Amino acid sequence: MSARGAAVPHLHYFSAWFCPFAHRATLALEHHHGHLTYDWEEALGWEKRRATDASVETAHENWYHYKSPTLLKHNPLGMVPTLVSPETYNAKRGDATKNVVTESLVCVQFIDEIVRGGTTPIMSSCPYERARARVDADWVNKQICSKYYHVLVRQNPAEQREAFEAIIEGLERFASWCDENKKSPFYSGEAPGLVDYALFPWAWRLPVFEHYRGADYAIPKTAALASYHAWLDAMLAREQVRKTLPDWAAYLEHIGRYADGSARSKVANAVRSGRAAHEYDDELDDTKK
Ligand SMILES: N[C@@H](CCC(=O)N[C@@H](CS)C(=O)NCC(=O)O)C(=O)O
Repeated sequence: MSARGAAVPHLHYFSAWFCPFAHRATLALEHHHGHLTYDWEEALGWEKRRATDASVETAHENWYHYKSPTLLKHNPLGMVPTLVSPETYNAKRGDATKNVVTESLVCVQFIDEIVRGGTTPIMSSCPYERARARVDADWVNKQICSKYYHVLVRQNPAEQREAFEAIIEGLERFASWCDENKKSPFYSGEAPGLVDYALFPWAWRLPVFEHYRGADYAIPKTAALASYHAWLDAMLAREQVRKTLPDWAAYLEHIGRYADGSARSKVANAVRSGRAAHEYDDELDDTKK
């Protein structure tokens, strides 16, 4: 209940503790902590299955996603994050896919829209700034987040290096945006917004490169990245952000399935077949078979 006694919005949240896309939605939910409530349902896991293709040789069988049947009922594509209205989630009959929100960047904006004041909004009140943030969040997603999977899933060292260098260039561009903001270390305004939350789950995960690809894959402390490192420190200084972080050792183990090419997910399948992570195809890259 809010200060005035009116019920705050409630959501059913299908998530996965390891998923950086879902992490974006969690950051938005925690940004508005106290002004909405949610039930987290862990909806993806990993199970070993006999290989259905011979394109990648690994020491063990390949890993496939186990998906909760309730997630599939509400989102037949079986992706997290998925947000469901309480009415739809609790209904005994009717259309289970009605009032269901998918796609991480859409989820962040949706969460911001349903909160009725009380905290700093994630999206600016200026339509021009909102438009710019959407374009820049999409750019971050394609030029930085997607390349993360190339460094891990592609097994050719030259391709890994090329993707890593593209990430560094992307981070430098992001740093220059933060430089332009005189109010805080964040992308815009005084608090994190869409672009910060688009990038943060991957920014926090980038040190896995050093573990799986070596010391040459550390994010350098160059002058061009000074504002990026200051941004990351400022994000991590926020309790609302820190409480969303997965256990590092467990995450390292999880992402090892990408680093040795044995993970089978839509994103991993797209990257193995030479496409970008954001170019995954819901049919072609599905792992049901
Ligand atoms: N474009 C989606 C991507 C989400 C995504 O790839 N989530 C992964 C988990 S990290 C998933 O649900 N995978 C299920 C699958 O690959 O079948 C978004 O931004 O929300």
